[in-house]
Amino acid sequence: MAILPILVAPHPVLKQKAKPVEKVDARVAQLMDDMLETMYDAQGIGLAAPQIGVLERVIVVDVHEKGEERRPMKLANPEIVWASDELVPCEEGCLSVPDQYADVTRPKAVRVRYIDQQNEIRELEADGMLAVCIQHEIDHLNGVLFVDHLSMLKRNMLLRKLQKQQRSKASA
Ligand code: GNR
Ligand code: NI
Repeated sequence: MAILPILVAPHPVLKQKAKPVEKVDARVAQLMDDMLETMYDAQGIGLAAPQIGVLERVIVVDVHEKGEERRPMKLANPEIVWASDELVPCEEGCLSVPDQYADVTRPKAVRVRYIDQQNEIRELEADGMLAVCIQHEIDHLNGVLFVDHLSMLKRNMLLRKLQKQQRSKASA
């Protein structure tokens, strides 16, 4: 198990498209476990492999409530096979865009096909925070950050705030 550094925007790897996993073998299973450990350490509810510099289609998610047991989910090659017509806004944040938040509107519910840690093809249906998080993570696999869903004005404002914050952090 290992806690890995998380890349922060505007890192170029975060803009690249990740490659499908051929098979969930021991190496990919280990990657999933390292990603979960990194996610819990950073107090996130999801993490996509590109955020730790690995351009493979692997995501982990855990949206358990505070005080409840962990509910880790590990998905390789996740694909949205159905999305509801109904859209809902939700305030999003991102470990790669630290301390910045904005409303993003996405389908309320999705059905996702993926490969699990035992290399089995599975499907799940999600709504609420799980649906938001899975869509946010799949975006990362396509080089898309939540700020890319905002108007250019809002995106630039937020990315400038991030840069300013990163600069003051680096000189502290
Ligand atoms: O920890 C996270 N919280 C979050 C809140 C609202 C919508 C999406 C997320 S995902 C984010 C972790 C992260 O950056 N995953 O890529
Ligand atoms: Ni993110």
